[in-house]
Amino acid sequence: MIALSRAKLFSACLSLAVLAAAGCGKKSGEAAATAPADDRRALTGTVISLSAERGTALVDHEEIPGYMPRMTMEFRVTPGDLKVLREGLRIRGKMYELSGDYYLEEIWPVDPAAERIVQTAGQALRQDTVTRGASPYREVGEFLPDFALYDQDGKVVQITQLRGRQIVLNFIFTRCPDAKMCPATVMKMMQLQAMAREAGVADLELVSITLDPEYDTPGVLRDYADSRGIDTSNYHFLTGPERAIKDMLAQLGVLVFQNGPLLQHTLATVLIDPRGKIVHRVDGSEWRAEDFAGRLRRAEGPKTP
Ligand SMILES: [Cu+2]
Repeated sequence: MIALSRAKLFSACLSLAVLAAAGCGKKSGEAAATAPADDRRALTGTVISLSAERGTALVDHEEIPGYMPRMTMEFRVTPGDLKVLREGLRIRGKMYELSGDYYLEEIWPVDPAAERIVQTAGQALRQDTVTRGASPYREVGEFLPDFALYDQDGKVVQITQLRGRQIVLNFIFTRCPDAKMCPATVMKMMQLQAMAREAGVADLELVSITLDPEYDTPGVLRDYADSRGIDTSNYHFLTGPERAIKDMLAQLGVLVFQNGPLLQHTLATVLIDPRGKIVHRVDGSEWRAEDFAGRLRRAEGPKTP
């Protein structure tokens, strides 16, 4: 198990060397120079069975050219991935071997029907972003563009499915090391969730889209939510194709830029009304849950006695 955490740490550091978070302002502080070369190998396969006790997935994987023939083998996976995976699911991921154990990470579901939805929505979003020209940014009063991404359970969420509900949306990433940025924002989203519940607002959906989709797979988002005790019944952590996320960032006026090894980003939180219109926006990390809670409309449906 020590080997596991060390391997995890190394692979995290390795990615941090490329993407260490800032803006989010600080360096990770990890000695990325000591990380080994990336010897992970891309793999595609089908989940045969899962073992929660062992923390493993048995996968029938295709040939890995020059490394391994097609075979069924057991991989260690994170608790989050264990929840995302299910028997019969096609997946792609990256495997590596350490001290005789095999590990699988960067796991994505490969479901043709789901991929078609995400791709089609991504193409429409791309077209829309291009059509909007040099400044695709949508102001308060405009509609949120349509998009489809994967949530923390690996399921597709189309924003059109949430029409008719009030949405509070922003962007975060799980490796953000600056407590005042993404971690604080997620905490405020949780506060907002609790406030809305207390106020009897039953149609609130919270959405945090990752701005680091390469690292933030559905399983990583699941682990992130679980480690914070987040109720994901109406809080969706979304990830998916980088292109689609970049288009969403552009349309919502959130900047992400690489500063040497650091990933820096701005922050914006928007409220979307049930028709899909952006009705409120606060830039920066200083937004308040109370402010958004106070703007939520209560359902005017028939009251139950
Ligand atoms: Cu951040």
